[in-house]
Amino acid sequence: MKKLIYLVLFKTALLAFTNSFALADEHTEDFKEGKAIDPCPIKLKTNGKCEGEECPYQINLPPMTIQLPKQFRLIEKTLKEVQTLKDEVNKLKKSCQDCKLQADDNQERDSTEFLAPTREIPMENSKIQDNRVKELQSKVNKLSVSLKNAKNQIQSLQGNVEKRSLINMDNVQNYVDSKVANLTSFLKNLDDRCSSKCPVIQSSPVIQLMQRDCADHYTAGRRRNGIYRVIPDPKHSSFEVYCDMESMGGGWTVLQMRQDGSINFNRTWNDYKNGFGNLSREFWLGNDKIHLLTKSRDMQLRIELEDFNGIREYAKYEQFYVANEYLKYRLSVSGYSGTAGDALHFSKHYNHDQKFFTTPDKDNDKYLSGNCGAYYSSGWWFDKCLSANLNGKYYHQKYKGVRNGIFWGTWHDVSNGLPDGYRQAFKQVKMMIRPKGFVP
Ligand SMILES: [Ca+2]
Repeated sequence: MKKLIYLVLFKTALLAFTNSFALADEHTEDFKEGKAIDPCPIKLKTNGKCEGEECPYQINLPPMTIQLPKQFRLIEKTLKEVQTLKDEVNKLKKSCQDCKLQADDNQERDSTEFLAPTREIPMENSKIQDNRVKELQSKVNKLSVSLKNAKNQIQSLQGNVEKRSLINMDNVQNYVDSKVANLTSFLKNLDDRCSSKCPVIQSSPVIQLMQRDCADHYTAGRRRNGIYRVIPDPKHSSFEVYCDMESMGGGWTVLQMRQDGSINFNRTWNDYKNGFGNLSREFWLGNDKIHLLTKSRDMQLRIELEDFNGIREYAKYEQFYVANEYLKYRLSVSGYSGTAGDALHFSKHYNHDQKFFTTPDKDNDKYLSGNCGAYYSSGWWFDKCLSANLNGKYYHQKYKGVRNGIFWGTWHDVSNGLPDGYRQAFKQVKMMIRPKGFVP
């Protein structure tokens, strides 16, 4: 179509062009011959100065009318048609775009319908659905209102409960206080009456329901040596101990016992912490237990020693306390009396008081170049290193070499040494504690 239009246009233009040239040719010929139509409408004259052969000229042409061929009417028509066609095309284009948009729209709607099939529900159904939705909405609204109410009620109840519990606690406290006051006055009355009329009852000591140590068991009437269960601190579990109920009035909780060398005392920190051995023969009660026992009451310590010559001595300390593991079971011991000598406070340089516990695997001693526990094969409150060590190796007789046996630095002839460089050995050692001021 387009090609055809252009072709027609081109042909018409070409025709017009050739005609106009033909006309011009005719005029030029007339001019050349000089005879043509008179007067000559075309005038040629010089204009301005000449420079050699070159002169400026001016030509005057008469007004010109060009006859266009009939075909030009066709061009006009064709152009109009083209314009009409153009408009048509534009319209079609636009409608096409609309179509496309519509199609897209439909596609979109289709996909939504896929997601929400309820759209295709017939009118009646959709009405029912609407009603149900409304119903549900109103229900939800009601529920949220009652939830809010419930929340408020809970809050006010909480407030009441708090007030009441406070009131109740006050009541309970008052009740307990008044009961305690009554009991106190009752006891006081009894005491007053007893002090004059019943001296036997007055002298009978209070019996503990929970035995903290062997002294409590003794007080409860148990007078035989043996293993008893104690609970020095209610916050910790109970454990068994060996009670000496006969020596020096009894009530002794035994911490350590050596008598036959059946138990190896070259042990780790953990072993010394938890205790080891056999309670009825040789053992270390355990640093945690010793701590609890010495923490629950002020304790005195009694150490009994016997060598293979049958010599028996003792050392007694009025204060004895072992700190907890965090403080490395630091020893506090003082107030010596006895016959064995105060080997725990031997000198300024050998003093076991306020020393930490050391084991072969944990060096807390004062000896910078090594571990006293490893060197002397035991756990003990080493200084740098020792003037006493009751956990040393059990030798069945005097021995030579490193002094790693049971040792008490103030024992007979120890400082002088035995003949031929022998070292003292001990047959029996015992460490035991009892509350300060305990009356058998
Ligand atoms: Ca050391």
